Amino acid sequence: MGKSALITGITGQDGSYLTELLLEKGYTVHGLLRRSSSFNTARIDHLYEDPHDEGRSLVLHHADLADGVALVNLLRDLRPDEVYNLGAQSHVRVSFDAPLYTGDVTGMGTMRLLEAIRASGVDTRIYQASSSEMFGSAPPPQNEATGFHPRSPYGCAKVYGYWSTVNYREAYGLFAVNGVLFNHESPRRGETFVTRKITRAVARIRAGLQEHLYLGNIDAVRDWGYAPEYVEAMWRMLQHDTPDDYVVATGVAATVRDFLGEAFSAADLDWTEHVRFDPKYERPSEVDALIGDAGKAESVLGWKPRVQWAELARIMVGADVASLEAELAGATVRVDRR
Ligand code: NDP
Ligand code: GDR
Repeated sequence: MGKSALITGITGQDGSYLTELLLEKGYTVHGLLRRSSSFNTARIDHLYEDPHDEGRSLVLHHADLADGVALVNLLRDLRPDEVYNLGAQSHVRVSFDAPLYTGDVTGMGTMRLLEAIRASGVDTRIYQASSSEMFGSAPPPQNEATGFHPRSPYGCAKVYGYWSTVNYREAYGLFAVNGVLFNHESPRRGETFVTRKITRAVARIRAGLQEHLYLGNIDAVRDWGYAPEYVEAMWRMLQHDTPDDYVVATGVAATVRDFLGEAFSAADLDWTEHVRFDPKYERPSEVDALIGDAGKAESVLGWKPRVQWAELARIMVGADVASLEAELAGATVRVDRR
């Protein structure tokens, strides 16, 4: 029998890539789905299996990180070999508008899941999606020994989740690991994170559907990697002999301005003609520079990034251009039929 895993945040960017990876490896994957008034499964629809099919390998369960009892019930019933806690209110700017909600889901949600594992007595390994945002204003390069100085309610909530995970490892001997992942992007990245916001705008400007793109601080420095490679690192952490915490990053720095240049030039456009500043997108306190040192992940887990930010920008522009062209072609077909 293959292994089984429970993924919170299965409908997000990372959840969708991790599901693909685990299904390829023969896992049965259980996903936690939160109730929404509109469909929220677009990123995993291509993996969907009819609930009436016996022996299916992807199963979704309605629950929420805010509902501790639902988590205990799920853990007790499923008894998964591995749990990946990817669910979160993951938007840094939004966390300033919804600080308590972010603390509850992103911080306390982690504790609820850890406690659900303990309370249900399940023998499972757990991966916690920790973040480079925890480093905040600590100067780069950041690694496992760098102290945390978070700069947002989101960062604070992730610090709570990080230490809760370490504490359950130390207190109860749980196989619990933190992956401290730096920014990672893909064509499936949420549309309001800066890279995807840029690459979608490039496609729309190129098609003549939009003229301007409004952004906040374009001098921020980030270390952008490719999401499908990062979910492989998560899996490797849970296969290792001992539980530990790892930074996952490319080690290569770029500003939002650099990313803009690359993305617009991929479509033969000049970003300076289209980008406008809007203070609405600035944060009350900003994280100026995140550049990771993933030496430990490479030496212990054998994990190494391949795609760096410039290639990533081109992959994302290519995908957004192709999907917009398909959408426009579909719209034409629909109009023609009427
Ligand atoms: P996304 O924002 O794409 O996905 C977040 C997921 O969490 C979605 O499935 C969302 O569901 C789910 N979720 C939100 N609220 C709840 C809730 N109350 N209960 C249960 N599930 C909930 O994030 P990513 O895939 O980019 O990131 C995955 C994880 O990794 C997150 O925890 C994020 O904070 C962390 N992280 C991400 C990094 C990155 O660069 N991408 C870097 C470092 C850490 P729905 O689809 O319904 O909204
Ligand atoms: P980040 O990603 O905050 O690093 O968190 P985001 O893409 O939101 O911002 C990156 C940088 O770009 C600047 N910026 C803008 N950001 C957004 N979203 N929209 C804008 O218009 C804009 N203009 C400039 C930001 O100020 C920032 O400096 C992401 C999330 O995935 C977290 O969940 C994760 O933990 C961290 O990455 C690592």
